[in-house]
Amino acid sequence: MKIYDVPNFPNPLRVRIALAEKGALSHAQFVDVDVMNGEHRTPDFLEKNPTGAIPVLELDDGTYISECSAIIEYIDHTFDGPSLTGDDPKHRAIVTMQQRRMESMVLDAVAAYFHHATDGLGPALETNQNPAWGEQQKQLALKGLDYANQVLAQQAYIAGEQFSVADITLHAGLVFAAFANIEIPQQLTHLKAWQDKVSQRPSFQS
Ligand SMILES: N[C@@H](CCC(=O)N[C@@H](CS)C(=O)NCC(=O)O)C(=O)O
Repeated sequence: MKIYDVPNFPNPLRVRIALAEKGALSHAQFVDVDVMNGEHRTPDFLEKNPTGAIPVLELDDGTYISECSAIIEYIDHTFDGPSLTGDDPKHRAIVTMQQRRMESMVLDAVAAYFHHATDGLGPALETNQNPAWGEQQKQLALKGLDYANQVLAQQAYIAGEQFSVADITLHAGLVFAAFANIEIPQQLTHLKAWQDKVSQRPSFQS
């Protein structure tokens, strides 16, 4: 399998952590996409992913899969190791719900702030900015962090007592928030403790 991405960008990070959790990093061939020069907006790349976003997974039969949640679902069911997406119908539903919440309430909100209310990726790429909307999204992200803190006061991980893809999404949201200079409020102690704990996982360090 090939993965088109940019190392260290927040969404590609999600897929790399999932592969590392499954001990499967060596099964992927990574192909660098020159995002800063707009390669992800060329007709050739848009054929792989019409939204023009990375990462994209290419299977050996030529199928392209985009959206991190879909890519990670494929990885989870393809490789051995503890489940990242839930073991039974109820657990799967809760993981999907929390994963989506961490996406919309944290990661995507931080991304919208970064792209709309800061210089983002620079003037050549940020051609449609709406700073007021970006600032609103920052407030949404702060509410999302507060929600995550409340959840983590009650349980070890975002979707229960087991590490899951929802934790990977929240971690990517925090990485992106730090990059965009959004500070985690001091009082969110459960979130900070969770961050310290998950950062120790070998997959997060690899
Ligand atoms: N919902 C998408 C988000 C992907 C995404 O936004 N990727 C960013 C990199 S972290 C990107 O391609 N940005 C290019 C741009 O903003 O022009 C997913 O889950 O894969």
